[in-house]
Amino acid sequence: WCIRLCRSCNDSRSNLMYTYYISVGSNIGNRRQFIMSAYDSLSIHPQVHGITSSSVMETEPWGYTEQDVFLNAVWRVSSSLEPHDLLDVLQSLECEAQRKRDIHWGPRTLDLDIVYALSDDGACMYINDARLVIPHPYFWDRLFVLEPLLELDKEFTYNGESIGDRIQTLKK
Ligand code: A4P
Ligand code: MG
Repeated sequence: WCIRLCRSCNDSRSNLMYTYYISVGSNIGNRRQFIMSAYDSLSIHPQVHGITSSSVMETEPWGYTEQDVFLNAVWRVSSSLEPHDLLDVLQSLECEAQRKRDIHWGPRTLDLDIVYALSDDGACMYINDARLVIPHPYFWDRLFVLEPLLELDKEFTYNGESIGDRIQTLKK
């Protein structure tokens, strides 16, 4: 029932290279293993040409605070996959992680969200449809995204605000 990882392998629609920032989270089971397995799988996808991870950080739950602590990271990915095709791949990886912990029930083992994307010319990509919203509507409000993102890109800005300033504001 998982979507095949190489669903888009033969897609030759374009040679464009996109840069994606992916928020990674896990708060159940062998959290680090789920994250590392997905990282390894994504890094060998034929249309993924580079992947860099922040460190993996333990974070307090945001939103629903009665759940277990998370491990979070952000990956920066260079890929020729179109955004919706990357989403298919990420959902197949989530699916694989859930399959490994089928005796458990509760919070997800792996959450992979595309939080931000740049097109080939370096421009921020905007998508808002039934399957995919980019930039992720809450990424700029979440320290568990911004702190690892800062590690990857100290110069990151969003709507004219630097990531360093944003983190300071959120911590006040
Ligand atoms: N979708 C739309 N846009 C996107 C996108 N940019 N990236 C759609 C990925 N998916 C996107 O996702 C539901 C649907 O969102 C998908 O089918 C896709 O088509 P989901 O992951 O199955 O559902 P969810 O978990 O309810 O939503 P989401 O947004 O992933 O959850 P949140 O809002 O991210 O909350 N606290 C800490 N410290 N660390 C965490 O990682 N995570 C959550 C989850 C809450 N608190 C947390 C953390
Ligand atoms: Mg998600």
